[in-house]
Amino acid sequence: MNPSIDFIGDIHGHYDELRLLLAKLGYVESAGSFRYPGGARTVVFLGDYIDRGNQSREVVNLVRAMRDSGDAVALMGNHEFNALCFWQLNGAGGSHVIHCIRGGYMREHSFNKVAIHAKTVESYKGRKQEFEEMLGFLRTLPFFLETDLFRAQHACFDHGAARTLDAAGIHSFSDGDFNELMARANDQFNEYDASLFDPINYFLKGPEMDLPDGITFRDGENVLRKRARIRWWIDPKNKTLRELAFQPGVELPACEAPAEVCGRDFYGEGERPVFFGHYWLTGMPRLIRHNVCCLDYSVAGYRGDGRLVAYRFDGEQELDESKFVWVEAI
Ligand SMILES: [Mn+2]
Repeated sequence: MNPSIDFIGDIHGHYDELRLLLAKLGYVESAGSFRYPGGARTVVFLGDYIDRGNQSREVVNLVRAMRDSGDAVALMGNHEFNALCFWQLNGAGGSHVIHCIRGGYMREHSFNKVAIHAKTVESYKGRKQEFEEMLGFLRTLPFFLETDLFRAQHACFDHGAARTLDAAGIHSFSDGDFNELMARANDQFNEYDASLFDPINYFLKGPEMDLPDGITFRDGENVLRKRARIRWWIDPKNKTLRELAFQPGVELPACEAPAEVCGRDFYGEGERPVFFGHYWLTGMPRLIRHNVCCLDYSVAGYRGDGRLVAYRFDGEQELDESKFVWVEAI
């Protein structure tokens, strides 16, 4: 793969900002798609194209057009996975039934989950056929991308998860029987052999830890949480809960981190650069570390002060803060 790559973080239905960002990066619009002159650069989209903003359909169509013409690679985000699960009947096509999931679908049609997904459905109003085709496109999105120069995924890169999926030959939901792969991806408690819940969830949502008894926090949507996301690029040994948790805007106590995560694998300082989105950062784009680059700056955040952010990569193994390119949320 050409090492001249522009990584783009979470878009969430913000089509106008996406077009502005592509133009700012030097991509030129033609026939419903964008291409860098001479095809000299490629985009890697880091997932979460849909939900929250008003133009999920337009974003998907542009991402898909660029993917189809070879001008982009589009990875899967947790929102794309959730959309597939929302419409997937548990046991569809004679696949294994996952008993820990209540309700007929792989995602409960609860008030909160319907509210999140409704934005996307609304953008396809009067276009049911196109909606079905969109779901077909989502099935083809890979969980991660790895070359000699970099790694990229929506949330977390985990070596064990990557090798498990490589060994199984499964890099998207189109690498086998779709119904069976969806069952395996949702088999959280290993009801059957060959669960893919952990590897797929590492890439799409990242690792989390249970908080010690009595410790909770409220997330950006005011939901009470008893688990926290983990900084998966630091050695968890001898770290406090505060140091290890990755919940921007939340300060957890500086007590001991739960024992079960203290020995977990982590993304080392000597590894190739890794690019991801998912974590709702705010403020000005900055590197987390010379080889760790999160590009989600909350373009769909409710405060309206987010950014859609790209990193302009040319193969360097030490990333450079001057290579962020962004547009403000409109
Ligand atoms: Mn996400």
